[in-house]
Amino acid sequence: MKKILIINGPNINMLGSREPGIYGNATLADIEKAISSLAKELKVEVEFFQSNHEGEIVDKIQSVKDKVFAIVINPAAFTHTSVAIRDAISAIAAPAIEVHISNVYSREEFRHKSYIAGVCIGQIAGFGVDGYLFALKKLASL
Ligand code: CA2
Repeated sequence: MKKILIINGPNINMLGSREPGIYGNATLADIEKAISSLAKELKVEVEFFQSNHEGEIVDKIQSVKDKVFAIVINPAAFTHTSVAIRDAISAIAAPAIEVHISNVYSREEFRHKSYIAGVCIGQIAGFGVDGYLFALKKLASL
């Protein structure tokens, strides 16, 4: 069975508690539940990983080299800063899709730059939890 790793970056574990106008009401647990339910339908295996630490995300990506079929990643704030996460994705063969809950392009200028998107097969922003589901569906179909 194809295994797809879902990575969420810093503060995504706090979703649902503040800024519902930007991120909606869903918590990380709600997002993972929706992903698990779709994964079952698509007959793919999913693994979840969330970290507030850049190096831990790099370590995780390195550790799944040749072990996962694909990656869905919401790098959160590291999207706009992390050459290290970009290089880690670059170094593995598995295709990745970058997901953002909010439309980063309608927000502050510093959120318009992604260090990650260029090493992904695509980017989805602005569609809330549905973005993760679309990314999973796309990767499962490859
Ligand atoms: O829209 C997204 O998914 C983001 O990746 C979310 C990040 C943000 O830094 C990116 O620019 C876009 C922030 C994640 C969570 O932030 C929270 C803020 C307040 C309360 C709870 C979570």
